[in-house]
Amino acid sequence: MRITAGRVIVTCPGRNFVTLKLETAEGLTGVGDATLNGRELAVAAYLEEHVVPAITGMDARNIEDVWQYLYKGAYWRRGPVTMTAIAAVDMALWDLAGKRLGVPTHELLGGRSRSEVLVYGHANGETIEDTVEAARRYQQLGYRAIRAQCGVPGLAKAYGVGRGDLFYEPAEAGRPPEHEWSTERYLDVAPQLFSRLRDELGFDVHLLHDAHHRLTPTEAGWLGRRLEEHRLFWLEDAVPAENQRLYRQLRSHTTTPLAVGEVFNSVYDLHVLVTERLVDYIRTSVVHAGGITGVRKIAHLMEPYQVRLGSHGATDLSPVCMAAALQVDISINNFGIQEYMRHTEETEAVFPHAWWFADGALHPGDGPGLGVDIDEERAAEWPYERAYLPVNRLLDGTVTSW
Ligand code: KDG
Ligand code: MG
Repeated sequence: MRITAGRVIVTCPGRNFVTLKLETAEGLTGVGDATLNGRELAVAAYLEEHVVPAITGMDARNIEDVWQYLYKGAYWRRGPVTMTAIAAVDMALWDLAGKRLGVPTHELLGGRSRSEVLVYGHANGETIEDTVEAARRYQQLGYRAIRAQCGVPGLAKAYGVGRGDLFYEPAEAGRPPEHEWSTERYLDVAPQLFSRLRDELGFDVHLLHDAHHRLTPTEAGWLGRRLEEHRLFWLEDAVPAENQRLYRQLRSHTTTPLAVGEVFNSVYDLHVLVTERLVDYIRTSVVHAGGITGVRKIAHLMEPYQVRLGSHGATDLSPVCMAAALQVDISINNFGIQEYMRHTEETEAVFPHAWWFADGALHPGDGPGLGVDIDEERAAEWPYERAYLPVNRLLDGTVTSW
């Protein structure tokens, strides 16, 4: 099954998505997500200029070999652009493998380890009361796990609070928008939010929270301790994790479960966190960490340490990524939870898929391969539009993590 061609399709049905479509001599096609929010064309060019010409003619059945060829063969290793490009190829090859044999990809990954994939949705609001209301709406939609974020009094914008309940995740045209941040103000409001949520919703729902890399280990330890009585499913990205050892201090101060890793792209970004068991969940996504092959390497390292996968699934990851993530989630032993932010109707129309939602869980479907495709005619109706993630500043103007 030789790879005969590879095309990169960039479309913007409300936000930008990059998709790789590989073709084989037998006339089969496989798709992979290659979207890196705010830096989309860097991956598109990496694929078109460097990857597709190198893999054309290779045997599409040798997925591990192609992965190693692109990873080791580039000489320049890791990094989000490289690993997203490798991920796109890897997803497309796993899609082709399933289609060639007429089975869903998870049957080739060891089959099902569970009957459904537990997901969490995003409840957000300007105020605590708005967020409680949004969380109730998610419960009515069937969600059993809800991430809660709310505005911070005195700050014009807060992470996680955006347009609409279901489709939030910014990327804006023009120059990067600028947000402002105050940890002191945030630390006033975050414990109050979870106290209200537990009063209103009780303990029969999982609650999650994302601090989006903004705290120091000392601040995060303080917050984690205050949240212990509210028994969160996890506190995510409490501190930036380029320096994995920061988590040692945080871990020694709180028993609130910790999650990290949506910006990681390889096993080397997390091996200290995992082998010292400094976190409970790793959030690496299929699209940014080298595809199904890359994430399985990570999940298998984590398994003996009882660290579980809590896969990133924001709306800037396309339905192709979700289809691939579900194949991993359903098959590995150490699955924790899958993030699920709903895409817009326009996006759903461009990417028809077999996966479906019911009672707070996703199901990958039984279609061959990943069970997802791109409708190229519809995609062509939505041309690329440059867009950026926000840049964040402290109240005195200092650049800080967004
Ligand atoms: O592109 C950046 C988003 O994917 C990120 O901000 C989403 O933090 C995020 C989350 O937990 O979904
Ligand atoms: Mg996050």
